[in-house]
Amino acid sequence: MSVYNSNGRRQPNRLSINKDAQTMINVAYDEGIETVWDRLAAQEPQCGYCSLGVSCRNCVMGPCRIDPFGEGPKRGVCGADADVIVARNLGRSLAAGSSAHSDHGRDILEVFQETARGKTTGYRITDESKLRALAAELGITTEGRSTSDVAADLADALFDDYGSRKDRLSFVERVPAQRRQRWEELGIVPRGIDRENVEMLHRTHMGVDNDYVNLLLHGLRTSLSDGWGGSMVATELSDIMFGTPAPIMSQVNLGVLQVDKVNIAMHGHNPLLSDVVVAAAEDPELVSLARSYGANGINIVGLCCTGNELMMRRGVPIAGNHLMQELIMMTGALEAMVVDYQCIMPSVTDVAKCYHTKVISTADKAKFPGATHVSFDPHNGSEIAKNIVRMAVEAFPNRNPERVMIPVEPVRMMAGFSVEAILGALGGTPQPLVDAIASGAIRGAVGIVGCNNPKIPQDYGHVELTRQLIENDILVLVTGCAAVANGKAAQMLPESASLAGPGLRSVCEALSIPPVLHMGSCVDNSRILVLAGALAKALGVDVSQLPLAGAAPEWYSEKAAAIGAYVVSTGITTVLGVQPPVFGSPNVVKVLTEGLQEVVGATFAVESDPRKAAVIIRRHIEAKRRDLGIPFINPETISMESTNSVLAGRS
Ligand code: BF8
Ligand code: SF4
Repeated sequence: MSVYNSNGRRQPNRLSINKDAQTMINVAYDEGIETVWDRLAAQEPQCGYCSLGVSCRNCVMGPCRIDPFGEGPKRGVCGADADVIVARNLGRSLAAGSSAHSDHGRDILEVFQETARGKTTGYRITDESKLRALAAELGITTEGRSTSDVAADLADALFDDYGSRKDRLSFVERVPAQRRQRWEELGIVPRGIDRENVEMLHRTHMGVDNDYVNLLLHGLRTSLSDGWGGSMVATELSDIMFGTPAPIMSQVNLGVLQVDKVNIAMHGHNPLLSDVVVAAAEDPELVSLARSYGANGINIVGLCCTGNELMMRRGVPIAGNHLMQELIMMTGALEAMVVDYQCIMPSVTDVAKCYHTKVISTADKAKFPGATHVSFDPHNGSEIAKNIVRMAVEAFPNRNPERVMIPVEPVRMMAGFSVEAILGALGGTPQPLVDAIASGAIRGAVGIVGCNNPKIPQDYGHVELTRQLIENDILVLVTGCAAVANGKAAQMLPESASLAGPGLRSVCEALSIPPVLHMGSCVDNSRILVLAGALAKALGVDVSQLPLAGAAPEWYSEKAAAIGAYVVSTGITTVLGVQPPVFGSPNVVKVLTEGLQEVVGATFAVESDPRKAAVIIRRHIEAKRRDLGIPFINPETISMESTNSVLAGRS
């Protein structure tokens, strides 16, 4: 079959593995609506210098570029070589990604503080026991004190973590001692969240840090200020305000849109607004307004990480991941897309113009020309949420029923595996998981995280890597857009245990859990860090000794780069499915793929074929098992040919 269809465009089944996306890509072709895949094609061939990371525009003596292969320049105007330029560019990306997560965490912290002071509407302390436990962990007196006093002190303590007056972040205490000591020896203990990010911007100015190894080390420190800092603040406080997730059933894909209802998609990352909008959609006055327009109610669905936040706490269905944000409007059934920030393509307002969909932006720091802006203010959270829902309801009469096409039935999925929920399922301690790993029933665990990227058929990397790992008895933990991909592929149901190898299958069946656990949004990768830390402490070893790995098969964003860097810095080797722009410096590549092993006990690998990535990961896990002295398979014998051996002969 040709890669191209009769319009000369790429076949939809080359762009996504999912029927909902394929159907909508055909609609886009038929209606002449531009999508992310068209724009990628228009950009090709993409700049080779930028792809290798050897272009620099950090000052106006430039822009400069290094010719890594030919006779062209080997230094920028200032004298920077490929190593410095690549390391600086990577450092700035890590700072941008860390800043995004951490600023999201700060926004939640601000609303948490105002809620503690009783100055918000629509917010409250939902998980008081988590509040008190966290406060006690940070050394705050809780005995005999009111909830609001404890919360106010906790807010102050966490604000201090953003500043410059500490020599280590509060959550560094959660890190196993051996790991903390390594960080101390390397000088990469994260001190202040904002501090590490600002210092990275400083160091990457012309003429500051001209030692690529020193720059890379600060990149690790910057990313640690995200994983064990800003992201962890976001996760912990979201749990306290909106509830700590527990296993919950929901649904996924474009089929969660309902033809007879007002459909509102919550898109972005921050649960602050989306959570109150879900409450507003149940307001009797707004529901009857919807009925007066002929709709049978109001249906809230999620997209991307805001969708994950809503699903794992409220069971709100999720319509899709990153590459669905344009396509969802082509169903003709979306009244409003409400956005906060991060990963929202500027193009959504262009697609919306072709339909009746209203795009409503809500964050003053993230405006979208063509959208209606409703400034979010937590002091009036409930009222603002109701206004937003009313705008969506009032768009319903503009819907053209002839253009409505909801292409698939939804797939069921289970979400909500916070660390608390996982430990709860295990009877309160990590010991049963440790035992299952030690016996070999479970070989190890892999966090599969990150995005969609139009350079890879949508969801193929996530779904195929997951399939290979669970078939080989490796427990998979997912967050972000990866989790949505696995959900669509029906890998996240208790009955999906039948897709796993015999050992993992028996554990999942005994606990009634899927072999792929939804741990939340991208900031919730902090949950994976906490779980890894708890496992290491239970075994009395460093995280880097555990049979764990990370993978980001379809990553695109600077946030995902930061996640990869803090996961590796924590001691977990990570396989990337898309090449990062570092290959113009063989020295930087050597540090990232080999040198880090000596300093943090983990490295990066790059492999775009998920089946080969699975082999790399299985070998890594078995080598860790061997070093721990628990039953192992000789890593040398694991090859592409041996793949699926566990299931050989299965129908
Ligand atoms: O923060 S996985 S595409 S939506 S960056 Fe973005 Fe990537 Fe999705 Fe969530 Ni994370
Ligand atoms: Fe060129 Fe150096 Fe300026 Fe970068 S910092 S643009 S390499 S002169």
